[in-house]
Amino acid sequence: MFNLPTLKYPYDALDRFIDALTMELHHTKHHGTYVNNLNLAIQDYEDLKSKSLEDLIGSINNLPEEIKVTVRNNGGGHWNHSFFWEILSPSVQTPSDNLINLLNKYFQNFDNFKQEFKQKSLKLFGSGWCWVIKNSKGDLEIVTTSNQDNPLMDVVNVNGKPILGLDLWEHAYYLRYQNRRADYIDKFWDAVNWDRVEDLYFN
Ligand code: MN3
Repeated sequence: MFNLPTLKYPYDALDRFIDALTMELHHTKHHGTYVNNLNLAIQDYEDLKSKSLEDLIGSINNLPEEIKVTVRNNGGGHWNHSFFWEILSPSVQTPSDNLINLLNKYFQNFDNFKQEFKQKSLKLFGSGWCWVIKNSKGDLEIVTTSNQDNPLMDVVNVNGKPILGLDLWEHAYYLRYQNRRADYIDKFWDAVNWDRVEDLYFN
């Protein structure tokens, strides 16, 4: 069975990006609900309870029909949020030369990278996520997924290993930014844990 992870920083630690109330509701209520619903969905399936989260969401097509949608939405929600908390940093970080060189290789320069990420995030209609993934060739790509889908799932067509991700659901930003998704994206860069992003690419 799955548990809600404890955050490694207090709810007000990211205030330059997002307010403490949003963080608390997002973690305890939204993420908490995904965990509860995922556990409820698999509780009667002994063979599924021993699987890792990655195994579950990586083979949604093989799940019993009656729980496919629930595991896709709530297993995805659990994975995405657990990932998101880890790539945020309570202290302001700048990307290392190593990481900048990598981003330059695929996006010309850091500003271009941020621009492409923003454009794709703004183009996503409704709720979902924007990701930077390392694809099967080792190349970086910026992709979006709807709802709680992610690039690890067998039911999406943009597969790869996420090294960065941004929650684009209104619940992630509405209290402070209301309809201004663009402002939320701009502030995100002040809160990224670039050490973690680099680690995810190289390890
Ligand atoms: Mn969320």
